Amino acid sequence: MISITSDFHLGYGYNTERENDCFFVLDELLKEQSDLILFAGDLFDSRVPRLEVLSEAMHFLAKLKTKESKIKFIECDKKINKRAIHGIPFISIYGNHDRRPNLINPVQSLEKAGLLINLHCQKIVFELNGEKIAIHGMSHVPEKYSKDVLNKWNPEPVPGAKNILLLHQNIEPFIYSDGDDVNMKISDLPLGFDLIVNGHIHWKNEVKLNNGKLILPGSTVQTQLNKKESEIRKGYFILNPELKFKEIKQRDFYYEKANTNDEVEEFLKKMPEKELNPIIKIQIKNTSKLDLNIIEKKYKEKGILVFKKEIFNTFEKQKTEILRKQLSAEEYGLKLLKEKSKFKDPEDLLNLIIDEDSKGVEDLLKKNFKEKINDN
Ligand SMILES: [Mn+2]
Repeated sequence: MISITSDFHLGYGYNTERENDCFFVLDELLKEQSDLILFAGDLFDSRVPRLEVLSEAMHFLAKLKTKESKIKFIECDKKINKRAIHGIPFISIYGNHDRRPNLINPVQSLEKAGLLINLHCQKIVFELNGEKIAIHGMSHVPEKYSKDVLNKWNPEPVPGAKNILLLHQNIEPFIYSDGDDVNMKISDLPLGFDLIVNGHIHWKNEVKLNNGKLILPGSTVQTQLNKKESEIRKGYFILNPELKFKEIKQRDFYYEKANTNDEVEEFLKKMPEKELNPIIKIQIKNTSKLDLNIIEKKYKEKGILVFKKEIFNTFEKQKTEILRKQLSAEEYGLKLLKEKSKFKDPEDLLNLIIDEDSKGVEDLLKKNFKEKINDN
């Protein structure tokens, strides 16, 4: 049996009431009788996860090594650490949240330790119950390159095998959030795969293709807190040999519109008591006279209250501008650095800032400052 999952976002909600939510899926997967686990990217919520989070991931992956599996390794395009195929192999690609261009990312470091195998324009072939299973994977690339990288790689299905392709991109009509960059359409997907598994999109979906199926397992923890996430339950797929979606332990998530105290109270009073506090998101109008502090205090027993005001402040305006230009936050940061700092290597500076390497930032600033003085 093969478990197919994605977007754990380990570390999401660290230091909040929800900090353990992202780990629920790990417990469930350890109880499952999987022979193989396929993972479609975004193992971590941040590219440099905290050690508290990294150690949970390592604990989970190490546990998989102690389990029984009927899977047999046949071959891989690249040299692999044999430790990674002990027990239940965990085959992954990295996602946009894990990716660190030109630097080792957390998924790659786990691969170095032999805890998983990460594919990037590569395939690995196994045998399970007398059937060949070929897993092809392309880790996340910036959306503007997605189609070119996929076409250049040109993955070819292995004859006579069950072929599964792992991706982590926007694929029209599946786009992570409105205004995101997108360069690939369903019709651009290569042919001949039994299953194409795409991570990145946080709500579960399935689409029939000509001969196979496109599946989106979705994230295993609510991170976007939009209407869609409130309507679709979290879980993962199992292939045994037919495809089934299995729900995991999760908080209930309600999304409502309300504008008066009465409306909010009416809604919250109906809320059933749950062992796990539900997430309750209430969208209110800009003009609403609701006192959010009072409501939060009065109803804090009901769940985790999140309010969304339909308001346009400077931050929202900037955000809309970024989306309109289809820049990622990083690309926008880089653009600002280029425009405002006249810095020689803004990319290096941005990477150091993202990695919270203050010594590196200091050294680079000093170096640039010196060069500027010498130029004058
Ligand atoms: Mn994700």
